[in-house]
Amino acid sequence: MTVIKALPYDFTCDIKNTALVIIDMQRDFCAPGGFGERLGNDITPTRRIIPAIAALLNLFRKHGGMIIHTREGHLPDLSDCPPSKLARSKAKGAGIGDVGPMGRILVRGEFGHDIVEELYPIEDEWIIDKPGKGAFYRTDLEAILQRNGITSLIVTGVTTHVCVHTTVREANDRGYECLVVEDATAAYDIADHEAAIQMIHQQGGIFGWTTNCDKIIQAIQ
Ligand code: TIU
Repeated sequence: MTVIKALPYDFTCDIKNTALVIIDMQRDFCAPGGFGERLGNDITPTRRIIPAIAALLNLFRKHGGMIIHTREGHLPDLSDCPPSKLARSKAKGAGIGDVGPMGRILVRGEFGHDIVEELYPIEDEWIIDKPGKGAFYRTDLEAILQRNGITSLIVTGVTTHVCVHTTVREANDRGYECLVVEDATAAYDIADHEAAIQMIHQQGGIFGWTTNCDKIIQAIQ
């Protein structure tokens, strides 16, 4: 068993039953001209975590742990995008489906929808395309985890208070033990990130545990 120093107390897992989950590290959230920036955000925080996620990715690749990448996005005809989500996405300017410098925003198959080069999936890694904020909603994620005997998730990616949080809440309700990596997750606004991290580990770990990258590397190596 691997014991990782964490809040509110040590996180214990067996790497064989643990998946590294990398949420939505797509150009649309992490590159200039993408959805995140179009919403009026500074993308510096979402780019800054790329090296920390890359370190965890390499660790899992080396030790043979399961790796899951997710991407938020929609079919080209936007039939899987609720009208309300579509309307709100456009409230700040360019929205879902509109043409931007990296193709149509948050549309599957477009350059901006895909994962940043530094973290690009390789063979045998899972890619979950999801229409919502949570990675369980309208995806095969739960079936994939069950089939592979996964009981614990180490969660990274963006944004901490939106897609990371929704996924962790969905996972927690399904009985998965979630460890959220503070320096491998980010929100555009640091206050949102800090609040979201505290919400995970408060009340005795109401949604799970939090830690940082170095503690995971120390425990697994
Ligand atoms: N806008 C924002 O903070 N996030 C999203 O729209 N999606 C994800 O968090 N991936």
